Amino acid sequence: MSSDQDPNLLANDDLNTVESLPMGGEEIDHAPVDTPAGVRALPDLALFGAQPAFDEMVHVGRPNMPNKRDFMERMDRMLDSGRLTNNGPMVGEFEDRVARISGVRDCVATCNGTVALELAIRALDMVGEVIVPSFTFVATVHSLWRQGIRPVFCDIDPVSHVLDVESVRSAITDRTTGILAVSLWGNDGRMEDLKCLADERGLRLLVDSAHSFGCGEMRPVAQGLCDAEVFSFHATKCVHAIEGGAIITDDDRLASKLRLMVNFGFAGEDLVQHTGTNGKMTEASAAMGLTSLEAMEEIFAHNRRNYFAYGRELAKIPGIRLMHRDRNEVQNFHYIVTEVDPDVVGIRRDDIVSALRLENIAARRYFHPGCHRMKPYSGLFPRAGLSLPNTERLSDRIMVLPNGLSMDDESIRRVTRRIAEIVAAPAQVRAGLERCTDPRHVRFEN
Ligand code: T4K
Repeated sequence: MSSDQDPNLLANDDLNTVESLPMGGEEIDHAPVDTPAGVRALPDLALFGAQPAFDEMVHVGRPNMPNKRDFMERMDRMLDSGRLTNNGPMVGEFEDRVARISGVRDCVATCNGTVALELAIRALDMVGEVIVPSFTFVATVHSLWRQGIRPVFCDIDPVSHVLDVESVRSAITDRTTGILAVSLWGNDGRMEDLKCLADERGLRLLVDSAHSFGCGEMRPVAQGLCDAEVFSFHATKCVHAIEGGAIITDDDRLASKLRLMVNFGFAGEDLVQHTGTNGKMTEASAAMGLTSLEAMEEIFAHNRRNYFAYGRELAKIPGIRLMHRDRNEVQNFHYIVTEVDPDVVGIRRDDIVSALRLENIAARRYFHPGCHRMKPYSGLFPRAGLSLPNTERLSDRIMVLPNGLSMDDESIRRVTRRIAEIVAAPAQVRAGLERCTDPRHVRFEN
């Protein structure tokens, strides 16, 4: 069945033709490995005693290290100036650059993405019920619940993995005050339709763009398609500030309010105007953020090359599909998102992830099992899953692979070769995992 017929299969067919330079790697034979005597040989995997693919664990979120000299120069300047935090000059410079890159007027930097979400939700006066995908990092949903707002989980589109507009439409009640969309993996989806729906029903529209810094020609805020967006600059993100976040908006009044709220609500010495918090970014984080921004183009280009390298190798493995990216797409290519079809590969995603861990490859089950199946939401909304078929299906199938500056063609070949070994001998791998006593073996319990 082609990806045209089944939207649940992610189309990567064109990766065979796009930039399809031969990699010089060996072809993978998917037939079970038989010795001349007819005795099946064990796959070449650490599970069966082979040398692990890597000496040290490779990660999805290994931080992209900045130019050390430039970072240290900034740290020197910070120490010499005596200004460590509270809206210092480097934070101001960081905000200006993020706003310019995103094509918007205002950016308010924060200590992390989660606090940025909490601030934006409060500043937009969201209360009661807010519509949100379950298929996201749990911080998205916590940021509502921690403020006494009921998250109403909606399903996602099976191809882009972002909110399904029809699912949102059917979930709106007279208690709904907003939509918290998530630009997952840098995908914005049908933002125009979501914006129309929000306007029609008088709802606020906030986008959790934690994954999406640098994605798209213009961010949704710049296109007038939402009230605000939130970025994460956590160490595991492609551009990072060790810990950091930001809210971008073209609404000057909202930006002014956020500027007060990020600093306890102070409008002047001893004058408080809003319920605020301490959400400020430090100068040390901004020093890292600025240095990381200077490497942004190099990081994106590297990730892009890696994405196509993964595409060429994964195209040889039936049943493992790489999320499609158009070659002209403006993307940070940070997350290498694959979908495992257990009916084709004969083994569950979780077993593949377990076997890879023994190879020192930390593939991730992002975002398993979906927030609606996590505490406290699973107890509060036990029937939520009934309306989330795509979420539940994808959360059992998605496997995210390591990327970033620490990965290259050769390491990608090592990762994909081990995946190919696993799916070439599913029964042996399953049996091997059952018997495995290696202390590094991860048995997933959910
Ligand atoms: N909304 C969405 C959609 C998000 O994805 C996130 C965060 C947020 C909101 C909230 O933004 P922040 O408040 O975090 O700014 C990681 C990150 O902690 C989190 O920022 C990110 N999303 C999420 C997708 O991934 P974990 O728990 O999966 O990461 P962790 O600690 O296992 O790190 C991954 C691996 O990277 C580690 O096992 C080892 C390696 N690593 C990590 C760090 C931090 C290093 O080698 N060095 C390091 O310093 O959550």
